[in-house]
Amino acid sequence: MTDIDSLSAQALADITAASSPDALEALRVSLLGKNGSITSQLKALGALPGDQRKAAGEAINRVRDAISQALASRKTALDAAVLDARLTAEAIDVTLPGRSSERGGVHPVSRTMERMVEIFGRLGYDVAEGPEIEDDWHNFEALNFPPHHPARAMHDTFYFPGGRLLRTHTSGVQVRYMGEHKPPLRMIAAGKVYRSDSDQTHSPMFHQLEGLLVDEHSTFADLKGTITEFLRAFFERDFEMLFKPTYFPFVEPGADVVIKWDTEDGGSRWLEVLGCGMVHPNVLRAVGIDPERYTGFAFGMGVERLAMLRYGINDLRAFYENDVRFLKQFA
Ligand code: 2U9
Repeated sequence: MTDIDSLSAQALADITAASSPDALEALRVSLLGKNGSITSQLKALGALPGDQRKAAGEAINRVRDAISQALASRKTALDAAVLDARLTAEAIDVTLPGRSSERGGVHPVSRTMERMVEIFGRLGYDVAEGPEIEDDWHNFEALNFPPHHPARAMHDTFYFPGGRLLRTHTSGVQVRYMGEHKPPLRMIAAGKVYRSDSDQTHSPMFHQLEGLLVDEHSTFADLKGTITEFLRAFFERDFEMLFKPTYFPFVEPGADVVIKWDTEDGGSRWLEVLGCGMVHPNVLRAVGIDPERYTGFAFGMGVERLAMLRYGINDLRAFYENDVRFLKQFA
């Protein structure tokens, strides 16, 4: 038998020196495993003469118990060290500022449109929609623009091959609505319209909101009252207003509405805000409504234009550039 005391001293020194749980486990296997050095000592007992066996057995068992205990306490220490290292490496500073998420907002043009729709909703107007690709009849002919009429030139229309076109106003929606609903009726249509025109105040695509009311005995006075109520509600203030005669093929008489707007220098100027008029008898006839029995009024406005006035924006193009510094102000 190898000297059991020197084996024991070496084993305990190795255990103390083991620097990781893996190294310690390898050591345990080499000492106490199936072919470990302590295990071999126990196996070798059988070969000893009977009178030496008892004392040698007791000595080996004592050493084995001491090694087991040393292994267990070293394991506890090494496991704690591993945990400590991990806790240090994975430490989270809970006092750091959090990562904030960016909040989106509704686009100013959409907000303005929603606001307009809400105001007309309170006045009892139904909301209708229609296609952005229109045919000539709904966009022009039914609205009293005969073929080759010079008023068609006012619209700078985008045409598709085959005669279809991008709607130049939402009026085709009203034309369809009157085909589907009998008077009395009141409705608005809002959405994108297209005209081949582009500068600081014109965009080839912009948004329009148009309204229509048809009833027996509706008059220009009703139109004035409706427009006045709408503009006061929209701008949340009162102002002087003028209805200036103008020409649109689909109304007669037609008017441009101008309001007196206070300027920053303490003065004021007249601003055009929308167009309106009494629906032309030819338009009612085109959709099968008897103009002898029914009259109607209609109005139309540019959403971007009213949004610019309400928010004090002076370049239309700001709406389409998707600059978050601009858009953020409306979130
Ligand atoms: C039907 C009958 C009548 C809608 C109207 C206007 C006057 C008008 C412009 C304002 C600025 C268009 O966006 S803009 O460039 N619109 O001035 N629109 S009356 O009249 C209608 C519509 C449909 C069936």
